[in-house]
This record gives sequence, structure tokens and C-alpha cells, in this order.
Amino acid sequence: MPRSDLILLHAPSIYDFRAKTILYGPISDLIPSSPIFELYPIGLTSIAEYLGRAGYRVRLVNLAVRMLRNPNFDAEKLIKSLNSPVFGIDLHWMLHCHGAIEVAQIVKRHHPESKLVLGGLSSSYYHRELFNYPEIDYVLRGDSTEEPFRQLMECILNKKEPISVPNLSWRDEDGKVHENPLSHVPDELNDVMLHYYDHTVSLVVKHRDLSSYLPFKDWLRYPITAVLTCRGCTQNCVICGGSAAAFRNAYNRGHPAFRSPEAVARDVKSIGRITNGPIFILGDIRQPGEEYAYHLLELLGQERAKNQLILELFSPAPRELLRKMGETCPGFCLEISPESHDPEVRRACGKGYSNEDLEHTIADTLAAGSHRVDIFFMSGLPKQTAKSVMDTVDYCGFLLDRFERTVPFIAPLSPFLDPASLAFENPERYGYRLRFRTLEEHRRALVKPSWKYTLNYETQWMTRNQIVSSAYEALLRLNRLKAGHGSISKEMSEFEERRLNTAVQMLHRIDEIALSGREEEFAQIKPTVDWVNMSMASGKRELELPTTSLKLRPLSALWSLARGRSY
Ligand code: B12
Ligand code: SF4
Repeated sequence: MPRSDLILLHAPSIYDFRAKTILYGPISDLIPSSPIFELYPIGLTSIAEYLGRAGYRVRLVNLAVRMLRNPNFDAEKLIKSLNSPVFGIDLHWMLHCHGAIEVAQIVKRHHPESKLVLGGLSSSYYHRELFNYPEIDYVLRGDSTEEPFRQLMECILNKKEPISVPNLSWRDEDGKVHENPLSHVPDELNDVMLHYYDHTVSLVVKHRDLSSYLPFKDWLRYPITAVLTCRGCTQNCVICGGSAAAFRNAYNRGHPAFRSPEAVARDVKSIGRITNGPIFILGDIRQPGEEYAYHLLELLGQERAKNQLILELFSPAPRELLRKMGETCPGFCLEISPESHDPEVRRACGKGYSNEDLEHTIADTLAAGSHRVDIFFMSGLPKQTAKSVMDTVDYCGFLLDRFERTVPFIAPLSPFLDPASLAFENPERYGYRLRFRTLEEHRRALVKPSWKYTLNYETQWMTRNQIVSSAYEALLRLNRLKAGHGSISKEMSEFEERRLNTAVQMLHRIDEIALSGREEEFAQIKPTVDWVNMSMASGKRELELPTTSLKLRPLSALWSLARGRSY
């Protein structure tokens, strides 16, 4: 195995998930990951590519995928066998605050001389508290750490104090913690994310280790990929830790940085050489202005990508733009998240459009030839009662009646209201009651036996019990509605009904055991809880685009691709 200068590790959400009995709840039903959140941040591949260009040997190990794919995989043994002067661990999503810290402790136990770096949005938010854990040497803050990481590598390998490395919080030899300014917040992203997809393939080949680089457990069956259009956001959804306000206040970004349309189209082209799976273009392409959107669509049209493209809207769009999407991205899918059927709840979330506008957009998108429109609703929102959640499900029925090829989804805001979101920072103002705030409290909450105890919030309109029970009731109702409309098969709907009912039973059983104090009984229900956790939610299955022709490019093509680039 080639020696590394840096090994980047992605931890499972909960380190010892295979041993614990935890009912995770419907927290990952609408993303490709399992409730272990095995997907790593795209930024890890960008860091690897940028440092690769600077001459460093970087390796990536998705521990979470390896643990999920092989029940006998011994993560600690693998970590012990690794050899590198620097290890990096992402703590981007708050959900990893258990796994990331446990992995940090294992790394330091076996490699006390190596330096340990954490990064990602959640580590940036909690950087001060992270130094309470003696294993952590450095935290690289902010949304753009490629260049700061290069400077840090130079300091570590040359044994220099990183006094001038931007965005860095660090512990010196005497244990004193320093905070360098968060000053590297680039407006342009032209020198990062250049050929990171091709580069990742080259690393797979170099390390002869596909499973460490897989983005999520089932990726080989369903090779969906994503292309980022920006860092930051123009919107202010009150529950979002990546809103304009969150970026300004917590990550020192005054306005989003957009990738050029050419860079986005280049990614689509690179991905097309690796797989013909769907590609999700993340972020509303109108954020930098309509001109950008039209230019990007033009380039995508010229690309004639075979991959099905998924586009996202933050709000309803004019017919002309939707037509252009249909013309340049034939068979595209569109995603939009109105959150609630009730415009007042939607407004309280920071989104100010009407149902009429939403429905016009759905109709125009379908008329433009889109393959499908996915509509996402949520529960646990400001001004939303349990009754309002059920009314949202009724509205889903209305959409199913009125439109073809339109698929509504609903999921609870769980388990965490995002740190840095407007609602997390001003809970009273938005009607939230935070149950806890610190990193350590979140860490402990993650290993509670059910998601009801993990939730970090309640609202003025719903207690924790109501949030949980209304979530299951809404999912059961929507499942029956979809079966009634024939939009999912009878078998799929019966399976989902059984899965959700078993989840509710387990929720009550966990409450009983917790109340009785007979914790040894958790082991008896573990197989059933694991079945609920790991069997595929019907929403996840529905989100998958038709798979008949999906495939990875042959390995031989990947080899030549990898050899075509020299890093
Ligand atoms: C794109 C996106 C996604 C994509 C992820 C694609 C991917 N593989 O990265 C998808 C749609 C899959 C997704 C899913 C989820 N997301 Co999301 N997502 C976003 C979004 C819109 C952009 C994030 C982004 O990539 N920014 C670009 C930069 C910031 O990140 P990056 O390039 O990956 O990494 C850079 C830095 O973060 C840092 N870094 C990252 N890792 C590391 C590691 C080290 C060692 C170092 C030094 C640095 C470092 O350096 C990198 C390079 O400069 C944000 C909202 C926003 N506007 O930011 C939400 C956001 C990040 N997601 C969020 C959440 C909650 C989730 C989910 C948990 C939701 C859910 N329950 O399903 C899941 C988790 C998925 C999983 N791990 O399995 C929250 C996180 C809040 C928090 N602090 O925890 C955000 C802020 C807002 C939101 N609610 O959507 N998400
Ligand atoms: S949820 Fe709202 S604020 Fe957050 S990234 Fe999406 S559009 Fe931006």
C-alpha cells in the first residue's frame, strides 16, 4: 500500500451502531444513505484532489460504508494498520458527532504521534467545544478548507507552528488553544473542485480499494452522484443550518460563492465517463441570476449527457425556464420543497409563495417533458400543529389526483434542528424549545434508544410525542394514498405499512423498557429494531429513477481514465 501523507476518514453517525439497540426513525428515508449516514461530504474529494495537485499523497476511507457492507469488518483494526502523519475526520453533519469523536479517540490511541484534523460545518460551529476532547489537534473552519489545509500540511510536515494558517483553531505543544481568523472565504471557486471525480477514480485504482471510496452502501446498485453549484445559499429557510444567515453569522460568508456554469457542466461530463447513473445538480440554478441558469442549461444541452439530470427549485419558476430545462435536459427530474400545504406555515419557514404558483410550476414542468416532479413536505415546523401535518397529507392526495408523474413525500425535521439555523439561534422567536445545545449533549442524545429521545427540539405547537406520532401517522396515510392512486405497488405499500407499524410498536416497547429500567431487554428487540432501521423505506425506493439501464462504466474504462491523469 503506498504510504500516505494524509488519511481522511468518514465515521458512521454512531460508532458502535452494530452493537447498540437504537430506533433511528424516519431520519434518512429521503436520501441515499442509511440511518448511519454513511455518505461523506463532497468536500473530502475536493480536499484530496487539491492536496494531490500540491504533491501530497492522500487516501480516503469511508469507515461507515465498510462497517455497513461487512458485519465482521473491524474498524479499529483497520485504523491501527494505517500509517500517516496526519489524519482528517469530517464532522460536517451534526449527526456524526458521536462517530467522529469515537474515531478520533481510536486514531489517537493507535497513532499518538500523528496529528488529527477535524473540519466541516458542524466542527466549524463547535470548534471551541471540540478542544475539550484532548485527541483533537486542529479544526479547520469554514466552507473552503482546501488551501488552508495545504498550508497546514506544510506546517505539520515541516514542524512549524501554524500561526498564519487561515481558518485554523489549534492546540499548541503546551496545550494552549489558538484561534486564527476565519479569513479564507473565497468569492470564487475556480481553483478547487477541478477534476475531483476523475481524481477519486484514480485513488480507487491506486489504492485498489473501491469500498473505501463508495459514497454510500448501495451506490454500486444505484450510482447516483451530485454536483455542487455553490458554497453558501441565497435563501433564509429558518430551520436550515446552511442558510444565508447561518453562513454569514457562523461561517463568515457574506454571500454565496458560485461555481462557473462551465465547471458544473465539466463535472457532468466527467461523471458521464464514470457512470450513466442520475446526476443531481445541487442548488437552484437561478441563485446567481437567470442569465447563469440559461447559460448552464445551454452548456448541459451541448453536453448531451446520457445521465438523467435532477434539477432543484427553491421557489416556483417561470414557464420559459422550465421549457428550457426540458429542451436541454430531456427527461429531467425536478425537486421542490414547499414544506407545508399551508402558506402561513410555509411563510413562517421563510418561503413566501402560494399554492397556486406551486401548482402552475408543477403543470409547466410536466408540460416541458420532465420525467417526474418530486415535492417535499416536512413536519416539526413553526406554526405547524399535528392537524396541519395531516392536512398536508390531504394536499398530497390533491396533488396526486390532479397531476401525473408528481410524487409527494413527507418527513419529520429530525433528529436535530440544525445548529446555526435562525431557529436554533433564536428558538423563542420561531416557537422552538431547544432540549439541548452543546456538542456533548448532542453526542449523548444520539445513542438514546429511540429518535424520540434524540430530538433536540420541541415546538410551541407540538410536543416531542406529537412530533413523533404525527410523523408516523402522516407516513402511514401518505403510503395508503399512494397505493390508492396506484402510484406505488400493492406489495410496496403493504411492506411499508408493516415497516411503519412495527416501528410504532418498537417505539412504545422502547418507552416501556426505558421506564422499567430493565435495559437488558433492549437486546431482545434488537433484531426487529434493526429490521425497521435497515429495510428500505418506500420513499427512498420511489425516489430512485428507473434502474434498468443503470451501470458503472466497465472497470477497464475506469483504469484508462485513472491512468490518463497523473497526480
Ligand atoms: C449538498 C448538501 C447535501 C447533499 C450532500 C452531498 C455531499 N456528499 O456532500 C445531500 C443532499 C446528500 C445532503 C444530505 C444531508 N444533509 Co445536507 N446539505 C447540503 C447543502 C445544500 C450544501 C452543503 C455543501 O456541500 N456545501 C459545500 C461545503 C460547505 O462543503 P464541502 O465542500 O462538502 O466540504 C468543505 C467544508 O465543509 C470542509 N470540510 C468538510 N469535511 C471536512 C473534513 C475535514 C477533515 C476538513 C479539514 C474539512 C472538511 O472543507 C470542504 C472543502 O472546502 C447544505 C446547505 C448549505 N447551503 O450549505 C446542506 C446541509 C449541509 N445538510 C444538512 C443536513 C442536516 C443533511 C442531512 C443530515 C439531512 C437528512 N436527514 O437527510 C443529510 C446527511 C447525508 C449523509 N451524510 O448521509 C445540514 C447540516 C446541518 C448540520 N450542521 O448538521 C445543512 C447545513 C442544511 C440542511 N438542513 O440541508 N446534503
Ligand atoms: S433549505 Fe433553504 S436555506 Fe437551506 S440550503 Fe436549501 S434553500 Fe438554502
